[in-house]
Parts: sequence; C-alpha cells; structure tokens
Amino acid sequence: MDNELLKRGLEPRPLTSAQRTALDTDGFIVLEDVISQEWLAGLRRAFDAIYDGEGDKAGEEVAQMEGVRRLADLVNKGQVFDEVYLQPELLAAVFHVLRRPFKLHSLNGHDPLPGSGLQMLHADWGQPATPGGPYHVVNSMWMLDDFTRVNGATRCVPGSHRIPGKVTDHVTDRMVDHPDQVHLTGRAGSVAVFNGSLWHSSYINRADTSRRALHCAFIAREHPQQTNQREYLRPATAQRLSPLACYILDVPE
Ligand SMILES: O=C(O)CCC(=O)C(=O)O
Repeated sequence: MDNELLKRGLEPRPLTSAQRTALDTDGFIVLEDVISQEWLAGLRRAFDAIYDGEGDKAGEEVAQMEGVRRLADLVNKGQVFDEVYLQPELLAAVFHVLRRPFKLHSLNGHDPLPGSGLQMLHADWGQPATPGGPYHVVNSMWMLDDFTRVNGATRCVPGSHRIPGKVTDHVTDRMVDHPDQVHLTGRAGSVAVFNGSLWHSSYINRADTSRRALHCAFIAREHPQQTNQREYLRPATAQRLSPLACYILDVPE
C-alpha cells in the first residue's frame, strides 16, 4: 500500500489472495455489502435530487450521453459521497493493480434509462505493451440498484486487460455482444472494481426500472485527473476534507 495513505490514517483492509488473483487474471472483482442500507438510501436520494436539480446540465462537467442519466463532480455535490473514494478495500484493489501512488480520477453517476444504455466496448486506458502492466487506471461501479443481466449490468471481457493492442485491433463491431463477455452483476450495495484496461461498456437496460451507479475511478498519480479536483473544489467541500481525502483528491491540505 502507498505509505502516504497509511500516514494519513487509512486503516488498510487487505484483499484476499483469491481477490488479488481475480484482479490479475480476470481484471475485475465484485465486493459485496460495501454500502449499508442507510448509506444506500442516502446515495439514491442524492443521485435523484442532483439529477432533478441540474436538469439538462447534469453530467456536463465530464460527459453527457443520450438515454443515460449522467452526473459528474460528485465530490462537490454532497457529504454522502465522502466515503466513496476512501473505501479501504477499494483502495487496496486500486493499489494492487496500479502498484504505485494514485489519486481520484473522477466520481460520476450513470443510469441507463429503460430501453437505452448500450455503449461501444472500450477500455478507459490502453493496454500496456506487455501483459502485467504498468496499468494506469482502475474504475469501480457502485451499485445503487441491483445490477442484473436484464437492467443493463456493465459488460466486460474477462482477461482483456492482458490482450496487447487496442480493442479496435480485435473487435470489428464494438456494439454487438462479444462471445466472451460477462456481466458485472450484484446486489445493490455491491461494488465492482476493474482494471481500466479491461474492455467493458454500459449495456442496454431492458427492465422498466433504474440501474443507478456511481463510477469512482482512480488514476496513477503522475497523470492528470478526468475531473481536476483543485479546479472544481468548493469551499464547503474543502472545509470538511480529512488529510487522507485531500491526498486522494490531490488538493492542498
Ligand atoms: O455504467 C456502466 O455500466 C459502464 C459505463 C462506462 O463504461 C462508461 O461510461 O464509460
């Protein structure tokens, strides 16, 4: 683990060896029961209230997508999000994949509307020249609703983070199902963590209910963030941040 995290008070919760092997081999794990019922209710309320409040501007700080309720810059949109990017098992998984100091890349929301949501298979960062790294990004899906095959649970291709070259070198039509794809399913309150070089995408929501998720992504410390936290940091957020949070966000203490 990055010693700076420990110095600032992180209480480490190491992964099991099975989880470490799954991250190395498949490129993802699903952590269950991370979010308590009370926190889950608060996160759902905040998701809907922010979306309703922002209207057609929702998500615009990063990216909007037709048919998807997107949110962005959640670090500054409620105290309820403060513990998301500090979750100890998630941080252990991030360090395991990146093997060096990292920071928050962005904290966003994503809810494919019924009948929508299919994205092209993609990676959040390209593949390393040699399998095994160095890797640069780790993403996580915080499931605010059950993630099922029917409501558009994220699809991914296990082991694709170890396939050299770009997705487009191997896949002609990135919208169609890949023969090896699986879905990151789980009960509401679970968190799927995956290597940012893994081929994945949002999937079509064939249910008539929501599939709300938070995307909490981390990036190796030497790279710029997707959301520049120094630029976006609001005074109300700054005044409640712990030294640990400041380090993960890469903002001054
Ligand atoms: O929410 C999901 O299922 C994945 C979304 C995704 O990969 C993206 O927005 O780039």
